[in-house]
Amino acid sequence: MRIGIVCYPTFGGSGVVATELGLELSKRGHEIHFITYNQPVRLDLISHNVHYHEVNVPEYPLFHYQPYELALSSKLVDMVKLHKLEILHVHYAIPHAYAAYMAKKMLLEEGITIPFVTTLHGTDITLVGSHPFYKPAVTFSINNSDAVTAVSESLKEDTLRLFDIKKEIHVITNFIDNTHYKFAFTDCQRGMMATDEERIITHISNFRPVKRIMDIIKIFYNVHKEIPARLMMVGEGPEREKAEQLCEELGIIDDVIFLGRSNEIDKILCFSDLFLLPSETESFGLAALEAMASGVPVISSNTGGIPEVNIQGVTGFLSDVGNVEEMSKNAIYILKDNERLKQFKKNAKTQSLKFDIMNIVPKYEALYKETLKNSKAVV
Ligand code: GMT
Repeated sequence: MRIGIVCYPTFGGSGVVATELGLELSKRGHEIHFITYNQPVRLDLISHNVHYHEVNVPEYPLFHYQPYELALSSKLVDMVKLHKLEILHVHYAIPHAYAAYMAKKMLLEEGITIPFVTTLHGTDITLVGSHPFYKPAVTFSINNSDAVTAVSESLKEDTLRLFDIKKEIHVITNFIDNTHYKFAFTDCQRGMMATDEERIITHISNFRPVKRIMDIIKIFYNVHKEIPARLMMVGEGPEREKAEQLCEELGIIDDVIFLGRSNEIDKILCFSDLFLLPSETESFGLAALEAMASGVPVISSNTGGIPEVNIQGVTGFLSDVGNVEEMSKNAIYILKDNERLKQFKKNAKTQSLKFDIMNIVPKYEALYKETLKNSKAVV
């Protein structure tokens, strides 16, 4: 199939999922065209059947806001015609499904039929979509997609609860390419980050308020009082400065390392002993799954799709949002005992195998085929 993929090209999980999906589909013989405003961060391989087309938004002083959806829908029209794309897969309802719908209508005027699949990742539903201002656009985009998927059962339920949805929502969970996460990384270079006695705790995100970055610092502070430990903070975002300030106030700044954005996530996870994800909400928690694939247990909140990934008392522990005390106790419980830590690590790795890319990508392939068949039947 010739497939166009639209995503946010940034460090967020949705961009990672879209990129990994496209790359795997290309290995399976499909021709993949990424269409977005920047080259996706994990797209380091452009080959004969992986292409990247940049969406440029011309700056017109007349426009107070430059219209990205307009530029994207025009680009989609051009790319569908030029590369004879058969189906579009857009990640996020707004603005991507919105733009895909417009492209579809424009192409129809020229006698070209292009169905599009929309994958919901969370933020558009739980945070942005539920804002009344965007609700009509999100509802319309979902109901007018040819097929819709959500990355967890929880996100499907949220979508059905918050919007008037007339379309079936298929749950196709996020996935992980386990070959990227070898259990025994040969060149872990743990010694560069901590001494043998210290435990390494890690958090990876875009440091948005929804990630509850201050809870992470407080949990680490509690753990650090009992166990020699270091905290790796990976990512960039609006809460970073406040987090650094809190570390300073609590006197733990020397043991907290802010690594910024990194392309070496697998290396960092390789030497980690525990992952923290106390988010306010999380449609899936891909970062937790990535940690588990590296054999890292997870202390998380019990919201959204996280309980579908992190299993209570097996791969880590889950607590109510904001329950820093309980999260700290559970972290200490896992980290205090070598044998227990080993068992949690093993369980985390085993659980991650359920989400292996080889089990999930065929579900998307099947959905594309069915969607194409249905759209041909309609014409
Ligand atoms: O969590 C973020 O801030 C980034 C956001 C994104 O757009 O990548 O993540 C969302 O999609 C990921 C991939 O499906 C999920 O793993 C994250 O849980 C989800 N984030 C939220 O629901 C807050």
